[in-house]
Amino acid sequence: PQYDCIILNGTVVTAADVGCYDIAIKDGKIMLLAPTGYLASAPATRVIDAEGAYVMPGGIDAHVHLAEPPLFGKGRTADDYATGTKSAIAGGTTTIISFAPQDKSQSSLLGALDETSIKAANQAYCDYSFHLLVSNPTSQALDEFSILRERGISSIKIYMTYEALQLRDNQILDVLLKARTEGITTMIHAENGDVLNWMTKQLEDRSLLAPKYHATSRPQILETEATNRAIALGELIDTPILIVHVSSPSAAEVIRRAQTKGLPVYAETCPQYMILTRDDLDKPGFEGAKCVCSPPPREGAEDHEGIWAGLQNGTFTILSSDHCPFVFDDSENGKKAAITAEFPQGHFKYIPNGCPGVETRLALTLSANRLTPQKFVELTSSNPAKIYGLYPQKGALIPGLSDADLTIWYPSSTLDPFPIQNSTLHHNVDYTPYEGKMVSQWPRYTLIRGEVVWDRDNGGVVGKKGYGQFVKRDRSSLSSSNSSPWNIENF
Ligand code: DUC
Ligand code: ZN
Ligand code: ZN
Ligand code: ZN
Repeated sequence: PQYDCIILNGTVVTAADVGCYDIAIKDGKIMLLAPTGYLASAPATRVIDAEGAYVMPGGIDAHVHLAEPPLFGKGRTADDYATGTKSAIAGGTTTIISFAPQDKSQSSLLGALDETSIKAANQAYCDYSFHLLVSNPTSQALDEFSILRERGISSIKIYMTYEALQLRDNQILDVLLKARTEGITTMIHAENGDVLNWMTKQLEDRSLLAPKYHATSRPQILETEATNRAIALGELIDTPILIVHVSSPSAAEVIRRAQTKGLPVYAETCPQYMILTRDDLDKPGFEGAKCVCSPPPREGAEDHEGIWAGLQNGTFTILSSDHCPFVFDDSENGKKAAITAEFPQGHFKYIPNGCPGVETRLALTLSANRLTPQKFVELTSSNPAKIYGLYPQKGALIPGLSDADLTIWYPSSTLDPFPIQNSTLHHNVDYTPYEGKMVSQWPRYTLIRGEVVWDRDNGGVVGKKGYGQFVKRDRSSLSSSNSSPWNIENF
């Protein structure tokens, strides 16, 4: 047969193993994996020689904020579906899962899903899906979980903080019980909102308002407490939960204990918690606002080590970016919206929470050289696909089943370490928190459904806006509750 594309001589890495294989692609799917040399003279429209390079399933970033209204402070996210997904493919990510936010004034979820679907339609450079962000779990909204499933949405996110989003414990239980019935995975932002507001008031009373006090207002204990409470609520209902953007080794410890007990508790972390510290918030003027995200970067190297340990030992199931982009130099919708007439030096509580990172996630993590290549693929591609119901269409290289979504790295001998520079990134943000950080890896090619969409040495972004498709998701293949129905009489 004539193949659409063959990739020769590469070192193919999946979550399961590493080996030297040639890969054949036809009609957007992986058709064949064969020992190196086997496809050397096969007829193909395109041939990529990957000698000496890693070839991996494309990155899946399951935590990306695009085109969202102000939810975490004053600004709106700077990237729309076009710029955010362009940035994704330039960094080796082939599928993102972003959020469809329900506004607290809405009693339904379907409006949010439709509005977000319209924002994404014909805009994306990579494939995508949505998590429904549930901020108002009315009985109507809960009843709509079954419609979400029909429409290919199998996960939701809830918050334990932020006035516009925070659910009370009884509301969380309502959500978890319905999620259990419908086979939905619940992502939880675990920070104690009441403690955080109290801490903020203490700082305000002392006029401590600089960006660095964002970190002071959200100490680890408030993340650890909420994580513990989320796990308890999940255990009561016996349903899978995933704690997102875990920043604290102490929260990771609580999660590990729950996992050891056999509870279906999963966790995510992000590069900022392996790389940034609270000192990055402590810069002259308002600069520190660039690294304000929630939870905040922690104290130092020991915390980073704790997060790496959790990645290596399986406490963390996935590694996402939490790309939540706000322009710095914009007094209406950016970080500088926190500078007002009342607070001419800025007030940390108005700084929109989030950092850009969809493009740098894979390169920063692989360059750190702390994970085996297989573990890297597991955390950044295969596990996100499994837990969010995309596997094995995504996150795998199974002939006949998997989409030909691939990230091909440079041969290790050909790329010299170089500093990350915002001027070379593709997001719509005027800074990166990683400016000047050295990386030794960057994707040479990104392929989505067999098409080269990123060719770093020959055109850069060569994919087209609108090529990315909405992907329907099934229930998680990684997590499930007990098979018996939840019954209060069993307590
Ligand atoms: N939570 C997120 O998931 N992203 C940005 C801010 C936040 O609090
Ligand atoms: Zn080889
Ligand atoms: Zn969050
Ligand atoms: Zn987020």
